Amino acid sequence: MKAKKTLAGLALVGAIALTTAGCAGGGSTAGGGGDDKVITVGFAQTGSESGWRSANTESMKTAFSEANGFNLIFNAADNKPEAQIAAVRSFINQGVDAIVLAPIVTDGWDDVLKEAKDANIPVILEDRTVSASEDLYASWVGLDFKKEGETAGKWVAENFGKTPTNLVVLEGTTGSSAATDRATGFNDAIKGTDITVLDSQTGNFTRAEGKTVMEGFLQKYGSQINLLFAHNDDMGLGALDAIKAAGLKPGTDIKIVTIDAVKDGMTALADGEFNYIVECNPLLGDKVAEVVKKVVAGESVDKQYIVEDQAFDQEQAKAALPDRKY
Ligand code: GZL
Repeated sequence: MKAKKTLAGLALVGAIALTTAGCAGGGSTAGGGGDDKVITVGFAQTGSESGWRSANTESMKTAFSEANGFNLIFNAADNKPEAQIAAVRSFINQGVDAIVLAPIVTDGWDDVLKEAKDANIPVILEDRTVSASEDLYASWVGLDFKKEGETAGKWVAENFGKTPTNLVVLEGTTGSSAATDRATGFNDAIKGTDITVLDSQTGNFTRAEGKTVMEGFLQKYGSQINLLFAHNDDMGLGALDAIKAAGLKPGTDIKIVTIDAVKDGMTALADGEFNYIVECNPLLGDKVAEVVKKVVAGESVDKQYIVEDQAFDQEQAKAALPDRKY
């Protein structure tokens, strides 16, 4: 934990190397200076809204273990942006060596990230990103959400774009970079096709809200709906219940395309209830821990690390399921 740091960070083009003189005396034995010191990390997680989030949290807790040289202080903000900002502020007040943040939403981070910078505490983003200036965080370990949306949209355009097709969309959390960028990529990919978007609403990445919103779509549009694009598996899984309750066959009467590729989603795909899934890899812990160690040790890191994704149809899901890690 920090008692006091004596050197400001030095910003280098394309990367940030925080040069530290280690921690001034006082405080606990923990500190971010040398290799043998325990690194105290405050991790501000979004919450536990989906199967993806559970896998991501497990990956992070495994990577930031005591055996790996960390003292992890974990906070899950129940998908409430104001609670997550308060958690980051609390980490600053505790004088942690580094903060890892999985930001629920993109905006509203400038002030608290400035406070972290003024306290010489590096912030590393994981998963989603923020609109705040890049000099307010050391690095982002994430995914290419726009490409995920584009991959889903291309599959839809290729398979359904040449005949009149009515689509409904279950959007992720409003204002999150995952939802915003997936929508952008998907919409770009279906431009110029014969696909009509009947409706698009947020289900907040959760099964429960995905089911509720899909029930509303079915009441309003009924069998006009040919296709569902859900920004994550969990909302698609919630929609399955609504579709079956309406007497329709998911994967046949209503085709379903989702993003994540968690085990329950891949099982629905292999069983023919989903039609296509674009993966979004939640296993970011090892990379984030590697970046945190470098930043705390004053080594240069890249501004961003993007983890590659793949995509699956029903046959590919059957083949991949036995080996899936999450
Ligand atoms: C994507 C992540 C999203 C997942 C959802 O990286 O932020 O949040 O797609 C999760 O399942 O809730």
